[in-house]
Amino acid sequence: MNRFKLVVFLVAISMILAACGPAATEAPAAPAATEAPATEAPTEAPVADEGCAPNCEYADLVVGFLQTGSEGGWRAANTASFKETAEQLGLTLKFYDSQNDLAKQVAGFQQFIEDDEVNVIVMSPLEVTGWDQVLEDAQAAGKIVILSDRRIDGNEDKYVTFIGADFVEEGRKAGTEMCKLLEGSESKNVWELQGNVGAAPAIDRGTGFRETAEECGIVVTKTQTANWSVSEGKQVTEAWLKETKDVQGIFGQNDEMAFGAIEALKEAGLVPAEDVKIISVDATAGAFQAMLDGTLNVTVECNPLLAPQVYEAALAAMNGETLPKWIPSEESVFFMDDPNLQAVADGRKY
Ligand code: GYE
Repeated sequence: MNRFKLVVFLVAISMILAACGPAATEAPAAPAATEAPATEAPTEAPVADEGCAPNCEYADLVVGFLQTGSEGGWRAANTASFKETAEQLGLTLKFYDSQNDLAKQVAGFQQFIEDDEVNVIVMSPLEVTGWDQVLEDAQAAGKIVILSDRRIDGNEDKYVTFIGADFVEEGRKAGTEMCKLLEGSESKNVWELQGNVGAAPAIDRGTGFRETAEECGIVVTKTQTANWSVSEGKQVTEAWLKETKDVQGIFGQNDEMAFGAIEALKEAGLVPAEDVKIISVDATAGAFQAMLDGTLNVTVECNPLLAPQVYEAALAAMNGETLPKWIPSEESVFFMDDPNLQAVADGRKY
């Protein structure tokens, strides 16, 4: 082999070794965002190896993940699932915190489209609309797109699959349980604390709740967004209680908003879970503690530990496999009156 060919060979070998790459890392903050810098110093992620199909492995995966933000216990467990599972599988994760700001999430999406290292973009969309252009750009750039946690309107041809819960069914379960709790009650006035406007879980849980609750004569007399938070859940409930105390049930579309309502009820001299029945969604550790404290009647589970399914789908898509448009997560319902509640709570991961 002459001298020139030897140099080319050595350079090629060094590039191949560099491309095999390290385990999961975090993306540097997007220039447009004002987010906190990545906690781990980003190390050089491998250049996406497009030629690995149909034998790609997790080490070939460079996932750009657009998280909504850090709005509560469910989200913290979801983020942990993505970071821990990336480490376990040895794939490269570029994590972007959208800080619950749609414009930032769209900017982060564009950043991942332009990042040649990223071969799969995963998104937990803050709202169901606003994605047409970036999804078109991603398709043109040959990026695989997967939806995690929340669905979007339309664009089914622009993403390979959606992995997440059936929020309408979660709402139906909550309505069914509220009917049981209010059985025999003369009045069945229920207040609803909704998630952020435009979010799939906020829209769909409301739809499902009304489907079953109205079958037993429940009337949703007040509904308003409290943006998934304890503080806003408390503020909204306080304001409603100043208008009237004629309420028999409160449906919090997540645990945090229900916790805020519980605080407001106590301060107004009402006994939560007795004077006013309380149902929430997520089944986080806080909800189990509230049920053990006797202040929350029911929580409907929404599984945040989605990363294993998402990464499995991403690898399958990289290897050219066709996936179902929706891979729903399995979920249950938990009750304050369950005699084994402490044991169930002790066995939970989040
Ligand atoms: O219910 C809520 C979080 O998208 C299912 O978002 C998730 C929801 C969850 O803020 O706690």
